[in-house]
Amino acid sequence: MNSQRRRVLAAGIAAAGVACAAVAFARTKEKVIRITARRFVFQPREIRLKKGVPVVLELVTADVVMGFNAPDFKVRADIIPGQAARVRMVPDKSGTFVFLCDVFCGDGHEGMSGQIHVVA
Ligand SMILES: [Cu+2]
Repeated sequence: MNSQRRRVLAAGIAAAGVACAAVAFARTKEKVIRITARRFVFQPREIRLKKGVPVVLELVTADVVMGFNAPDFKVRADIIPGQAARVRMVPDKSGTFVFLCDVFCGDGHEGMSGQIHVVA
């Protein structure tokens, strides 16, 4: 391998390294909020977000299959025991919005909800 080719190869490897670091940074930059569902509450019950700032919701269940639904932001996921469901959302409006469980999980399911407070 001649020295010029070696230099090009080294530059390529360096560039790939920078790209990987940028991706890792972009991933870790987004705040992850873990929400645990259990019959018949979400914990935390209230989350605070900033308008326009992406966030990842990590949803887990402590007992049965649940659903997470934030209709104002068109965000929903099934929450399966033993798995973490991840949904990304970017709140596009400020105010107080409801999220709820949309998978019947027993007597008490109807009252299973929480609030998302989005500030500008
Ligand atoms: Cu439910």
